Amino acid sequence: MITFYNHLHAQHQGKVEMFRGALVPCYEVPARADHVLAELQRRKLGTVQHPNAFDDALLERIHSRRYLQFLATAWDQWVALDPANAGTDILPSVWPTRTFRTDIEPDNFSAKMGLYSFDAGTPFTAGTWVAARAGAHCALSAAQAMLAGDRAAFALSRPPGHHAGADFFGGYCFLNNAALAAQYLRDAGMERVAVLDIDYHHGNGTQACFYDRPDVFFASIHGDPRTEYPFFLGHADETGVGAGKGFNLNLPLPRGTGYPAWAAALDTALARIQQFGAQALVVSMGMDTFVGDPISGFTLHSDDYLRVGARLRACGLPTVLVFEGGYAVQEVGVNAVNVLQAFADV
Ligand code: SP5
Ligand code: ZN
Repeated sequence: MITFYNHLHAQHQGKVEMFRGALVPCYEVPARADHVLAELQRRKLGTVQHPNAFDDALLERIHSRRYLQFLATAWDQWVALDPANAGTDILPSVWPTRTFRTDIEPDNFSAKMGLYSFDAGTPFTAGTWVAARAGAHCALSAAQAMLAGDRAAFALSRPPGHHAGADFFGGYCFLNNAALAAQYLRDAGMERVAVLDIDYHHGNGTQACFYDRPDVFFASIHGDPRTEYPFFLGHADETGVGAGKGFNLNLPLPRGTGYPAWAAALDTALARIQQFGAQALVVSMGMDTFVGDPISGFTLHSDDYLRVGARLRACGLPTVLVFEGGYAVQEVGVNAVNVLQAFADV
């Protein structure tokens, strides 16, 4: 299996995130991707390439122009406020919740940060835009390789993407890599594309991108949002709207769920994807379902990921796999490559 590795990922290196009134060290660290790369190389699982170049206009297929322009200039705006800011990551602290307006972009920088985000756990750093943009190019490169005939391709990138929407960041995500890949496949002429999100956290950004569309089916297996991040989306009754009605499937599971119940949900999701008639599959491959994950609550074990890879393979679709979450840093390489190896082997 070919891997497109974001060689610029370490440019995004947040220091702290807000949690219960304190700034705590970031969970989403560069070592995560380093471990996956090292394990891929140790097992000699296909070639590893840098991403291809793409026109930035492709990002506008999913994201709004004013959001992209903000991301591209946010760091410069931050440092322009005070040169001393160069040593500090940016975190939002004020948001337009219900009854506020979001149609006017404020001039104030903190207000802009809040307009374009939904949590204070996602630091924006000097290299965030460069890293996120190259990451999007990894996902697009993987889609391109799949279109050119590869059965599967892997985008190994961070920051992750599935919490990012058309015009907001959060949950460690800035550009929605999986959504960009799915849209790229649509634009290349595939009529029905499915996105399967197996990250522990609901893929609220991806769901929002496609919620009113019948051409991209979104299925997600995740911790029940009543108790689990991102809390405000991901319930089972969210089935799509308008022309998209029936093309969104959420399978929330309680904290503590282990492999048997999780795999049953996976079978349900894959059956629906087949029923939909998907011509290609994009997997948001979060590895934070692992029992040892420090911020999540499912109990999958390393061997289970071999079974996950085999099941994904068995549905027979050309597949783009996109790395998302997974914060058990020491184990994330083995776990991710177990999925990939089983997919490649069977
Ligand atoms: C892509 C992805 O997996 N994003 C997840 C973002 C989760 N952010 C909230 C993390 C809350 C951390 N809670 C710490 C609990 C320590 N016991
Ligand atoms: Zn996650």
